[in-house]
Amino acid sequence: MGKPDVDYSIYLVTDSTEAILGKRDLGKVVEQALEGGVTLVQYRDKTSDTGHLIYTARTLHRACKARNIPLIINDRVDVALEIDCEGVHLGQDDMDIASARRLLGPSKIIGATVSTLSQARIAVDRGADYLGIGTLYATSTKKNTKEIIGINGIRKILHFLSVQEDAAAREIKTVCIGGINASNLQLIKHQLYAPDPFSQRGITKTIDGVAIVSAIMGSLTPKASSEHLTHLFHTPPPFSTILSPSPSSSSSSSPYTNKPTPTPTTLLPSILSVPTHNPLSHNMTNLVVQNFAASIALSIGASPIMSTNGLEASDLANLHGGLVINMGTATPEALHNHRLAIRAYNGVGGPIVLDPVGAGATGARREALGFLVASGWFSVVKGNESEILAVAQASGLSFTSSYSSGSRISGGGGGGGGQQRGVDSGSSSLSLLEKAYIVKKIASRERNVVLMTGAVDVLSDGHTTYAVRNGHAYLGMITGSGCTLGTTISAYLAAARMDRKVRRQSDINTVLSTILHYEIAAERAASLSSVHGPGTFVPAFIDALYQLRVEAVRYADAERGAGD
Ligand code: 3NM
Ligand code: MG
Repeated sequence: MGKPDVDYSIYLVTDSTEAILGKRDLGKVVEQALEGGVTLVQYRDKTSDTGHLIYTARTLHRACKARNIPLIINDRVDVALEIDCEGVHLGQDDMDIASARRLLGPSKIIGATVSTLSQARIAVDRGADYLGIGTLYATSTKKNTKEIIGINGIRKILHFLSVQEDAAAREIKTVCIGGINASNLQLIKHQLYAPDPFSQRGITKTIDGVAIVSAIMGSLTPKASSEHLTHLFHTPPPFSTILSPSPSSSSSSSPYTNKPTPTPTTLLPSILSVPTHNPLSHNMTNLVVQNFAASIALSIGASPIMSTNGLEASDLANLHGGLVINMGTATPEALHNHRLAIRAYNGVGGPIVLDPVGAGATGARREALGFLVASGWFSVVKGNESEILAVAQASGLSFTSSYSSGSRISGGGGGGGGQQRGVDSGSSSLSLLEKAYIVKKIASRERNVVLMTGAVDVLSDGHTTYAVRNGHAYLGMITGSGCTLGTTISAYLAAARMDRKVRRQSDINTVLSTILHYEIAAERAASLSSVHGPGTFVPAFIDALYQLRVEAVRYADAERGAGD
C-alpha cells in the first residue's frame, strides 16, 4: 500500500519543556501552527509518562487529521501504534528502523536522525522514508546534540546520497534540523541548492524541508511565525533575485563555456552605469588601504564611505550601494561588525564583495573566513590563489579527486589541509585549467561569482568562466591594488542594480567589465613615459581609471548623436 504524499517543507517538531512552551497548552500551540501552514508535525516529548503521551498524541492527531497533516511520534513506536498515527521518528539511540518497520508495517512513515554518511547509508538500507539531517546549527533546544555539522556537513550528506547507485538513496526525502529560524531559513535553502557542474549524473539533491522547534513552539504568535516561515521557504531571498539566468547546458566536463567573448560595446553600459548612478561604495576595510580605496572609488564615479561600524550598516544598505568586506583586520570585534553588515545587505539584496585577505595564512583567519561564510551570502568572492583555496575549504570542497585531464589538484583539502603561504603569495602552483575548475566549482556551490586574481585572472559564476590576461606587474608592487579592485567591483555591482540597461545582465559580466576597466587602466598608466616604477604608477593609475570612464561617456554620447 502506498504512503500518503508527504509535504516535508515546514516540519514542526514539538517541545513540551518550560523553557520553550512556557505555561501554554501544547495542543493550542500546535493548532495555531497548523493554521499557519506547517505541513508535518512530530510530537516529541522526552519526559512525560506513557499515559500522558498517549493522551496528548491523540489530541494532536485529531487536530492534524482535521487538516490532513500527518502526525509523527518521536521515538515511541508503541505510542504511534496505539493511536494509529502516520509514523515515527527515530534517533540513533532509539529502536532500529528495521524493527520499527516490522511493527508498523509498510504504510507508515519512518524518519531517522542522521549526522554522518554511514548513518545516512544505513538508514536508507533499513527502509527509512526520510532523513532528518543535523545538527545544522548549535541550538539550545536540544542539549545533547552529538555533532554540529553546519551547512557543509548537510551538503556532504546530500551529495553522498545523490551519487549512490540505488534510487532509494537518491530519492529519499530529507529535512535538516537545528537552529533554523526566520533569519537564516532562506540562506540555508539557498546554500543547499548546490548544483555541481562536473557531476556525471547532473543530479542536484537539495532538502525537501526544514524541521523547526523553537522558532514556532517558542513563538508568542505560532500562527504568524508558521506563516512567515512558510512564505520564506517558498520565496527566493532578496539577494538572489539578480542572479544570472542559468543556461542549463552544463553537461560538458570542461570548465570553460563556449560563449561569444564580450566586446567593448557590450561592456560599455556597465562602465557608464557607475558615474550615471554614483553608487555608494561601502568599504569595511583595513587602515592601510582606506585612503587609496576612497580615491579609486571617486575616480570611477562612485561615492565611497569607509565605515567599519556594523550598527550603521542597515541605514547604509538602504541607500542601494555595494559593500566590500576586507578581512584584513579579522579581530572578533571586526567580525561582529561584518556579520551585522552582511545581514543588512543580504536583507535588502544589496551586493557584497568578500575579500578574504590572507585567508589561508593562519588558523585565526581560516576561522574568521568560516564565520563570515556562515553569516550570509556574497555576490562576489575575490582573492588570490591561496585565498581562494581557503574559500574552497570553507565551502566544504576539497580538490583531491582527479579531474578529467588526469591532473591532481592538491590544497584546500579537508581536515588537516596544508598551511598556505603568506598574505601576498606570489607564484602560482596551479595550471590555468585547474584554476578554472576550482573557481567554477566554488561558484556553482555558492551560487555567486568567484574571482581568482593573478597574472591571469580567472572568474566564474558556475556557468560561464573567463580568463583575463590584462593588467600590469606594477599592480603587484603597490599596496591595496587587490583591495581596491574589490571596491571597484562593489561599485559596479551596485550601479548595475540601479541601471535599466544593465539590470538584467548577469553579475559575471559586470565583474568582467570591472576587471577590464581596472586592468586596462593599469596597462595604460604603466606605459606612460612619465611612469618609472610603482611610485609614479599610483597617480597615473588613478588618472587612467578616471580617463577611461570619461572616454566611455564621450563614446556613448557620440553613439547617441550618430543614432539621431
Ligand atoms: N534534533 P530548534 S536538533 C529535536 O540534531 C532536535 O538531531 C536535533 O530545535 C538533531 O529548531 C533538535 O529550536 C532541536 O533549533 C532543534
Ligand atoms: Mg530520539
